[in-house]
Amino acid sequence: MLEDFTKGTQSQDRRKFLRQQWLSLLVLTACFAHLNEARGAAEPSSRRRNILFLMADEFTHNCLGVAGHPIVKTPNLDRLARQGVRFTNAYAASPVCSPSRATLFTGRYPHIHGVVRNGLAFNPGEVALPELLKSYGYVTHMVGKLHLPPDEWFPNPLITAGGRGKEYQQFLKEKKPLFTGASNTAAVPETLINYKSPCKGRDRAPLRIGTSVLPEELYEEAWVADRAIDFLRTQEDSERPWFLFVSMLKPHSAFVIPQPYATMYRPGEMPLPDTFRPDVECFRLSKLDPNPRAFINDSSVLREVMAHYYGAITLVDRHMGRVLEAVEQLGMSENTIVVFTADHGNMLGERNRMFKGVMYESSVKVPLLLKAPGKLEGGKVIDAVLDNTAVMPTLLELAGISVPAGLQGRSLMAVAQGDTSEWPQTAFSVLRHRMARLKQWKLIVPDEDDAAEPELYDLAQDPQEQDNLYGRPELAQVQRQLETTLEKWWKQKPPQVKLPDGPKK
Ligand SMILES: [Ca+2]
Repeated sequence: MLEDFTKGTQSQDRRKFLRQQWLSLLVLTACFAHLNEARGAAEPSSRRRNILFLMADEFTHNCLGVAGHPIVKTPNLDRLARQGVRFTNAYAASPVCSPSRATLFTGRYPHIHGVVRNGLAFNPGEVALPELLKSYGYVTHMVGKLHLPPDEWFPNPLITAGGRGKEYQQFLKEKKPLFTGASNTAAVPETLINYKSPCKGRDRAPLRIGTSVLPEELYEEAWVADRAIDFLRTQEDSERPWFLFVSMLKPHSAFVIPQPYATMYRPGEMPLPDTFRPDVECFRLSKLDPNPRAFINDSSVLREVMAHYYGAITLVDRHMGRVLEAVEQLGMSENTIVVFTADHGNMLGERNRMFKGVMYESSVKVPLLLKAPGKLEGGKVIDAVLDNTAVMPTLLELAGISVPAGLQGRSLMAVAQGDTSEWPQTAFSVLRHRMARLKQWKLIVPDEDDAAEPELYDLAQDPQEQDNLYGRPELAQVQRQLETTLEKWWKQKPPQVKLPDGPKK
């Protein structure tokens, strides 16, 4: 055609033709640019963000290097905190495993979802986070400790806890055919300490502290991270978003951990808690909390426990770090929301008490880190008072999924971005006792069957909860306000949560 033109037309026609060609080219270029733009913009909405849920068990809220802990080293979680947002006043809706986990997965409190103690099932009709995400096209997977029936939320869950779980057992059998002990408690004999509480009561297993007979690469936390990384690799080219729940048992007891973690921290250098008294023979056992195993008054055993507990935290940090690194190496970081939390903490000798189950800070407060590129980032530290009913709605909002009616928690997005004007500054927890936190105040109300007195603390003045202010005339108004807040919360009757009709994109 160009040839025809040069031969048979005048120069004016030629210029006109060239101009037309040029314009066509411009239009075409603009069209292509627009198409590319549209494609780029469509990608994030057509493929929702992945969710990596990292969970530790019995991980005390302040045991992070980035939180200023004087001893424990957590370089990987510190990095996550610096990349995302760290919450310093997050509470578990119950200070034991199953009820707290059930709240993380429903956004509802234990007396509503029904898992009020370990080992109980949900009330009929409760909707859990993995189910909801599945209806929005997510591939869901879990590795580690669930402690929350039913397992069928995840298609092929790899459940472990304290060495249980058939896949992990099979792995151990193949790698270490002569090993016959329990992977969570088998210690090198000369390192083993068995501590039996001097308190009388039900005879419970002693505390076990020592160096594991297993090397790190065969220990449960390493296996959990390995299987999580296997799953991530299967998702590299997937069109669908994924939800991966990586749930490690440590730093939960037993305190038998592999090297180098078992001797990483020196027992002699562990500072005993201010509220620990070696001269106390036994604490007053509450009628509904007769757990003599939780009592400790031996300073040297407590120092051993602390050194091994911190070692277990660094072990968890190391293997969670490996999972985070895999997400990065697979190029998924920019499209992945990460949350790290725990189901509750550990008293670790405060008030001569181990473990959890009480409403004091080290038991009921949890670490909470959230990272979502472009939304929650930059290492912000947020001190708003909240509980873990807030985790599920926050993840849903970050994933672009509308939060269904019936969730009792609210999304943390506004608070994490610095707007606390609408935030109520409350947290609630329930086990045998009920707890309400409102701003700096904490009220603990015992169960009706318990003879214990209510407790009221001003955490701004008394962070170790030593001075019970309940009944002080000058604080009558504050006390009334907390009691009303607690009562109102306890009477909430949220509607049943419904799954969306039909699959959503
Ligand atoms: Ca737990």
